[in-house]
Amino acid sequence: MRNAKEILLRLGVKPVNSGAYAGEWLDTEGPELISYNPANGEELGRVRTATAADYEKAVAYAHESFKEWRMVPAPKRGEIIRQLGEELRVHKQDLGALVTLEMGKIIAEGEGEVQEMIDICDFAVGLSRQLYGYTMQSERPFHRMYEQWHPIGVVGIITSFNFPVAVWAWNAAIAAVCGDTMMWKPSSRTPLTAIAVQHIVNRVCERNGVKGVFNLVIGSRKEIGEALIHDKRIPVVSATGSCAMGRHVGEVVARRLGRSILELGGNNAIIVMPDADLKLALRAVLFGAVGTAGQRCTTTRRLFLHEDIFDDFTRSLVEAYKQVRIGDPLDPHTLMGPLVDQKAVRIYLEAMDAIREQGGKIIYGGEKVTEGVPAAGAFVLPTLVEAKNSMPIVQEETFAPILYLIRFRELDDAIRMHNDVPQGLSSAIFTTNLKYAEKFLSAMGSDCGIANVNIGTSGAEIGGAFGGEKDTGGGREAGSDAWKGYMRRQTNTINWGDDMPLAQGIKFGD
Ligand code: UN1
Repeated sequence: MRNAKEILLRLGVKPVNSGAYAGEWLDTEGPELISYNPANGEELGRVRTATAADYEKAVAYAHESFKEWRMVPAPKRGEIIRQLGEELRVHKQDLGALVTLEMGKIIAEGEGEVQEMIDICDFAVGLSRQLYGYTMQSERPFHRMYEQWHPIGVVGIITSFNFPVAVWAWNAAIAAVCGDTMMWKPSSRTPLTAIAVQHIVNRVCERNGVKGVFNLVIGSRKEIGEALIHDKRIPVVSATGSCAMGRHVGEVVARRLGRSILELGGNNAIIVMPDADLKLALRAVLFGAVGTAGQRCTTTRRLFLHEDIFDDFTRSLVEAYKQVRIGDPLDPHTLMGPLVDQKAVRIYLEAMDAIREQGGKIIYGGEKVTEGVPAAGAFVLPTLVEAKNSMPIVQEETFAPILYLIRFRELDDAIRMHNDVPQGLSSAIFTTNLKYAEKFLSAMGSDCGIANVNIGTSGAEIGGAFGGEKDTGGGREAGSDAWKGYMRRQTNTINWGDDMPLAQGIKFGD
């Protein structure tokens, strides 16, 4: 059941795989990419990456396929996504386990990610019978005015290793019902997961005689990523990753006046007021800071503790951190798996040096885990640091389980520090005081795209629009009206009268 080879086999992933799909698996000849299990360093499989020529073939195909797909009625497109949701239900355990094998998140979270795919499919099916436009009141007699939403074209989807399947699904399910075709460039650290997803979606498409909607190109950022973001045939690029990556994508896409949907780094914080239900707060902080080994963009990275509870809460947190079981992410008792690779471990250790240099105090953790885990595994201790918000390292997003504890006295000060970072993704306050909660959610409160009360910063539902402000990039994906980012809006005015009145009452030549 949990044997890597069997899981891969069941998902159609071979020892060596083609890295590009566009109606068929292309005969790719790019450099071989090896996927390793971060929990033990073992090789999981290989992928022959796509070359520039493969990319060209795939994008031309996606572009051509759009002409047909855009004319399929949206509810019929929704039916494909309904079936995709069903297929994902069948493969939830295997695909979840593959996510775990390839990027190291614990199995509950691997399966949770597949559930997130299923949820967005369900959402998109309903959406396929909506995609509403407004009807407006015309100022002219015998005129009707309304707007409608049309498919926009080929959507480029660039995903990160940390949510290798859910974030694709947020984009793909919505783009598909919107009538777009797509080009997916997954992270080079999770190529097998992408191939498995492509096999699942292919089965649904084949059953329905649908071709060319979902295309895949696995390759380097330099070759494939650059080609994709520069490509005028791709009107929308949705990219998830670091702020540095997103700044580059945003610039390149803007230069050709394309549209980008950017979901970049976060530096998410929880404020805990003295009146809070502290048991709830503790659980939320633990999941937010330790979950996914601190590798969510919604991970809790800063914790503002009121001075009255600082010492007690910190003590409870240290106790809770000591109980965190670190190890094999496929073991259901494990709470924290490895980081994604040894490079991530290096970045974590460098952050520890920076913390010490900048005057931070490491209260718990700060080291690589070597005992009781495979030597080649990328395991680290979750870490608690007493810090100041202004420290350069605190201002940065380090993709690792490091939580900075910051003391405050007045809520206004906490909110000011909370907002005083470059990023603006997710945020939370724990309080039972209505006034504090409402202040935090108000225009003078959190400046993030997501702001919660008595809920942590991570683990958002798909029904809301997901994304954030400032260096987080401003994009919105998943629920609410995020679908509008994947369509073009057209305003239509129809004159059904016998005269030709002009707007603004202009008289012209009569
Ligand atoms: C991400 O880390 O890129 O809100 C996405 C959450 C998840 C999605 C995270 N539903 O934590």
